[in-house]
Amino acid sequence: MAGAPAGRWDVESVAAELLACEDERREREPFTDEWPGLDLDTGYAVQDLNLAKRLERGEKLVGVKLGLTSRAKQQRMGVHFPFVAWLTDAMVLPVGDPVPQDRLIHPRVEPEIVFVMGERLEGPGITCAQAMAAVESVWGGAEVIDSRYKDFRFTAGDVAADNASSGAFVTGPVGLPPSELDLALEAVLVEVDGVVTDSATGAAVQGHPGEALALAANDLARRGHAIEAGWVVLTGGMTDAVFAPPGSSTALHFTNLGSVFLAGGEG
Ligand code: OOG
Ligand code: MG
Repeated sequence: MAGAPAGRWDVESVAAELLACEDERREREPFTDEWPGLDLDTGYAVQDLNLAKRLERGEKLVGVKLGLTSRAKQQRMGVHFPFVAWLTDAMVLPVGDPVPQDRLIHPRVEPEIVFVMGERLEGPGITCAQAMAAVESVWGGAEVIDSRYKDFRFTAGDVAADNASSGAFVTGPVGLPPSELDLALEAVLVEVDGVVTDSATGAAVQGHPGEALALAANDLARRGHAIEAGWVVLTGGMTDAVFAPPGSSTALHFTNLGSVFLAGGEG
């Protein structure tokens, strides 16, 4: 693509371009190549504008996701702090469905600890213990991330604008009250085409996934939002993500939260 004339990009045009890339399954270079001023707060402004557009076109807000909460993810993506993005019902993948290749560009799968909220959680100043007290149930999950940027190359501003590479997510078969688990020690094995390629425990996520939930509540408070009762919270990839091309099969095996199977589907 020809370089854009300087000054072409602002919150509105970046938001429109990102939704168009998503709808057309088109990847692009990161905006910060041309607009270094796209910082994290500007990225959040883009994210919020596109949430409004998603809701306008009939999607429902169902929760939030955290990005880059584990060292494995931060190192791979080259962005060294966590951030928050929106989940709508259009991103819910029914259990047993394959990776929705027909609407994604270059899907990758990552294991996540997922919370369903029993109570509203409003920052600032939320601690891990307060956050966990608001959780109704804990699930294992698979997030199918899909960056609109070529080769997943981005800065913090780019990826916040891109709703943290949101694509789809599916939750596992077992939901437990948080009191029944030691989440720091809950492990996951990542199995790709029958071979275990990676593993981690919940401690990989900020020391405890409840810390990620607290972080989300405190970060959202800066943006004027709370985490609502009934919302789903994806606490962030515990390991690096794995590619999930057509024909692949990914399984995520959790200690107490069951296994999540994802077929790569057809191209
Ligand atoms: C950014 C999305 C990060 C996670 O769990 O860390 C994310 C990316 O890796 O493309 O969903
Ligand atoms: Mg994720």
